[in-house]
Amino acid sequence: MTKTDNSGMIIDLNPSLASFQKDVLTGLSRNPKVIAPKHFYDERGSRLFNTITTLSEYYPTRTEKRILRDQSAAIAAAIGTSASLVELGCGSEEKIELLISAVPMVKSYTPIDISLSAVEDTVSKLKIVCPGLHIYGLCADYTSSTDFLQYTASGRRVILFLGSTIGNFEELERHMFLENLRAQLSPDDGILIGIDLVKERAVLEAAYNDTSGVTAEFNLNMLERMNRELGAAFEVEKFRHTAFFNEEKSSIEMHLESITDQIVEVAGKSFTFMAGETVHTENSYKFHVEAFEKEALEAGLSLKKVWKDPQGWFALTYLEA
Ligand code: AVJ
Repeated sequence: MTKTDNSGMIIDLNPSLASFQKDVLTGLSRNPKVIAPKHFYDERGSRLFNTITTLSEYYPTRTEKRILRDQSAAIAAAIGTSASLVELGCGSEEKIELLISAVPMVKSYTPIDISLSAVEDTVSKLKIVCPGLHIYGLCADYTSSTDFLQYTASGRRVILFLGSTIGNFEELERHMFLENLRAQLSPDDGILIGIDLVKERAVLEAAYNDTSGVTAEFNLNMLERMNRELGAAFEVEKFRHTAFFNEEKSSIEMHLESITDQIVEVAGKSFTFMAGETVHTENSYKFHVEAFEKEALEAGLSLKKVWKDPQGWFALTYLEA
């Protein structure tokens, strides 16, 4: 099962192939139809997401980077010395570089991602910018494997979960995820979590409906990925991207909306789509810090520090068991 690449720096738990097909067949059989956002990230999806992070409408990445840059001393002090950093989801190597240059004596860095290409990319880029650092990657689905931390370095660990990726989880999933993390941590370990904050609807909706159409391409890539990997027969031009803020759920919802009535074969099964019917592909929750603190506490984690940007659009939170 476990395979190590030539350089010996990446462990591949090969998470995505069978589970992708199973999730798709289950999700498309449901009403309303749904596919989990973790399946966006094949090689093309990871690349498109990287492009999204550079768009003027997509404020989260640059805002989080600004917090990391402006408050690096305080963040580094919270992380402390001699930590092994474990990152869930490969963020940008720029964020990690910012952190690592501020934190004294980082012992090692382990990016964990469902996409092997994203892990490979992060490892090879970071090897260049931080040549002295002990880096090894792990390709795994941290949402379904509960014991992924056993593959990471021993000693004091700080888990990084940046970019508000935690916003992809529903409330109950967040609870179970945080509880599971806490169960794997020692008292002096820490977790740095980035959360996107509730703000004006127009700002939120623009970030997921960019005028250059990259987010639409990212969403529609889910159909193309099913065509490539599952032999599905989606005609991509018969679907359109939608994204809107569901205020009651405090979540941006992304959907793929069928433009006409159609029947599509996926892995030998037929699925009917009515005109206007959607596949729900993503939730991106927007948080209030106080509510997040309460959620964390319910999972046995206490919020030690919060850093925000001057507009209060994004927060970095530091938690301990
Ligand atoms: C990587 C989950 C944080 O929710 O903003 C970006 C993914 N989706 N544009 C987000 C995403 C559409 C992103 N996360």
